[in-house]
Amino acid sequence: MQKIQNYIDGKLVDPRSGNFLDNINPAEGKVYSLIPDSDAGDVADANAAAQKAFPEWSAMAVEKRSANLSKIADLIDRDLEALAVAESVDQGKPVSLARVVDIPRASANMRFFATGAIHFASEAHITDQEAVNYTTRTPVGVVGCISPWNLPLYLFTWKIAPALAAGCTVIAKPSELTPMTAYLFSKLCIEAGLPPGVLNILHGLGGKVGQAIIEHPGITAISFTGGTVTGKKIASTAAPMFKKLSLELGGKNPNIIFADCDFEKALSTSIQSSFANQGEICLCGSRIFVERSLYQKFVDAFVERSKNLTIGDPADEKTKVGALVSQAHMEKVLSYIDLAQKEGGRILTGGKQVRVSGRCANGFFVEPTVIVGLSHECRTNQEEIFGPVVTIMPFDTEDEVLAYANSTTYGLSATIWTENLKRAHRVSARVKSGIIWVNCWLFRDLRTPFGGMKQSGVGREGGWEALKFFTETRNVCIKL
Ligand code: TXE
Repeated sequence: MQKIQNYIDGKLVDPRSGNFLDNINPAEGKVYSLIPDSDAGDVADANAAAQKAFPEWSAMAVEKRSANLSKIADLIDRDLEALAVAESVDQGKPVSLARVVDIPRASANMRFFATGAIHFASEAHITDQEAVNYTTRTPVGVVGCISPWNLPLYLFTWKIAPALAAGCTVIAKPSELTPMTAYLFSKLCIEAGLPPGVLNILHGLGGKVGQAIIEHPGITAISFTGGTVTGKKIASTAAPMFKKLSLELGGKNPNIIFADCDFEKALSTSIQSSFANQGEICLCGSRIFVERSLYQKFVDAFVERSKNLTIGDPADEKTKVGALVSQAHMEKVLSYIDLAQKEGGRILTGGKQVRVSGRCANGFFVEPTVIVGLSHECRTNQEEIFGPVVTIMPFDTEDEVLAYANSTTYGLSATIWTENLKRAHRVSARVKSGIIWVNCWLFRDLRTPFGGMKQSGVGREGGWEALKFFTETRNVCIKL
């Protein structure tokens, strides 16, 4: 059985304890590889390597740092197919999705920040002709990057690329549920000649090796993406140590559809924003609000399209909905479907685990599920489900739908469908979300600030925001 290893000081190594955990293929429901059960001892080794590498990496000419990262991007492109297959096997997502979204985006992340760092500049201010102020931004030091299981290599590189480009050295931990592509990535770093210790990748449990990364006094900044409950735990450990923190947490995003929308575009994009990646994307629009005059037409068409999505073997090119990441997560999603019915919801399609035939007979598949008849206030409409489950609700006025949209503790993203430009501006300004899409969804420009309000997170990623996060700002004032 394949054994994944940690990547410390430029080498692939077993965890100090010698202990390994099972890694499960979620489409088959069986163990297919082993991952290191790392602990604080491994964090100490990674920290020693990262501290040793920091002076040279942070002082390296930015063009040279950039070339290192671009080389890794090229190797990701070269291995696109193998990485897409590995991601699909490890996570359960359709390979056809990993091939066009996850892996191309991973190399785009590396290249974007490799070139971005070259253009990163800082400000100068002349003060009343009497003084000149100039601001410098220097890498903060050794940083910790902790990423989740829904978009494994995509979100892993979204964090480490700006950290490395800014001149930090990194200790990164992918999710224990989806370690494989980060392991393959560490091999690419070795092949690319990344200097030892610049990036260290530790595998294992969040509460053990993840927590040890957060607690380590040598690690000065933490960038985390994951659930809001875990985010709170991380903040409660890191804040009293005055570590810099970037938290990208959960969402319960509204998808607001006005009667004057382009119906076909709103419909087909809403199918994607509901069920892409089995609904396991923090940006999925899990609460759909439709203006009453369009409501029934939209519901009927949406249910029809949902029924036609092919669920099954992620390796099959025709599959649109693959397996959920784990049995525990599948059970969580099914428990919310149960709750929705107890809260008075009616299931128009889906609602059950799917038994796929053949090699995927024991996989964690759930039907795309559409629920109506719920109030915006019930738990089903307030808590993050993170699966292929959406609710649809009617509304009459803008004020009413804004009250519904803003009623949760989350504020990550929102989608608005209207052909009325004034309305688009008006509603965008009043939705309490950090990311708003009008007449589109997940249309990304990596230069834009990415992150949420309220309990969806703290800080922003993307573009200059990310490079600023991984640097410390210093202002120098010189009297003329
Ligand atoms: O993720 P966790 P879980 C949401 C989604 C999901 C819920 C819980 O609703 O059902 O979160 O998912 C590491 N110190 N999202 O529990 O725990 C962990 O090892 C340091 C939304 O599977 O948040 C993994 O690497 N690290 C989300 C990472 O945190 C710790 C994507 C994320 O795991 C740790 C995923 C600790 N104490 C789930 N505990 C999004 N925003 O996209 C865990 N980890």
